[in-house]
Amino acid sequence: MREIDLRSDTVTQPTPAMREAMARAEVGDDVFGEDPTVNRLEKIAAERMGKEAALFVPSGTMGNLASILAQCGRGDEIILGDKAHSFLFEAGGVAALGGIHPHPIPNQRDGTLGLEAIEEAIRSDDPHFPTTRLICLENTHNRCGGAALSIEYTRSVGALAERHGLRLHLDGARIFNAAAAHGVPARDLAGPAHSVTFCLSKGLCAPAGSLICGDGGFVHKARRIRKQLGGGMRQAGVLAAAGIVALETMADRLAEDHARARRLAEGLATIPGVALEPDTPQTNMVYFRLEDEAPLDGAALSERVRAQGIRIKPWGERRFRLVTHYWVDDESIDRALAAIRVALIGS
Ligand code: TLP
Repeated sequence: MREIDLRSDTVTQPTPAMREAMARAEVGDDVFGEDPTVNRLEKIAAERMGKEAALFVPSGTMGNLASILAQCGRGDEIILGDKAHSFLFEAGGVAALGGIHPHPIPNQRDGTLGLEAIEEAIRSDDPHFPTTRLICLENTHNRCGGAALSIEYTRSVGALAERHGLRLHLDGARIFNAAAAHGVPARDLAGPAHSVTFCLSKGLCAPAGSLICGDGGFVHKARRIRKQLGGGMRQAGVLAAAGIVALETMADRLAEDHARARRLAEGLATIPGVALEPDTPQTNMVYFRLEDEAPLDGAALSERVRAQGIRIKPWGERRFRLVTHYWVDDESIDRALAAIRVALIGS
């Protein structure tokens, strides 16, 4: 029985075309700047984001960390959402390694930060305060239901940053999902940001790697920081080769995952005991809760469906996030729905 894994799009396996490209990749020492495949990937990534330059890093976490370290010093402050991945799930790296002070403000349900709330969070020039240096946005927003921030909103934050002389970083781990949701090129969503991170290893299916993109000076600094963090990889072209296939063949198919997430949500809505979160799904993530009357809690439900070859993971005691991706086809959705229905109501 083929296992269907809905825990995240990070679980995606490389496609046969990626494995083929990895086997054939021309490689060199990337710390010397001599890996032709990494250099090609960085060039393509910069073009896709409409930026001058790009840098290949092992993970999204390192991408965000190196981007922030390249733009902030010790005692500087960054404004970010209280549900931002870089605030919640990156092991406090900016504080631990950079002496940078995170200033979380509420994420609204649609993943945005209120413009007034951002303005209010910006520090005045007073020796008591840390120095505000950078604003972080996340698109799509993972904890806010996979919400896709619009170009207009991102531009308004860009303009606000400009007015206050601040930098704007975009955690665009899933920026191609946001682009598919809005039907716009990813570069337009990245446009207002000084730095953007995007991941190859989520919906794009590559085995590892993220890119950080921005102007030449920023990327030059980030390259040194990547080395400090131990992220200089030598013959990384084997990974970059999969990344090139990912950008060329996977970025434009993500609307299929969004359509399957909608089908999954429609099916879940018919199962007693399941309460979909409002507006779900927005992209490839379906968020729901088990109602109090449901006979199982999150751990028990995931255990039951695991026996049917379906992997789901509770985020909290009764809350779930199910994520669609390339390896989840229509039949997988039917099988997942059937397994959840049987576990909860027995038929
Ligand atoms: N997100 C993972 C988990 O860490 C929660 C997931 O399963 O969704 N930014 C965003 C918005 C992310 O969702 C993630 C990973 C990252 C950054 C970090 O990427 P990696 O895992 O490559 O370090």
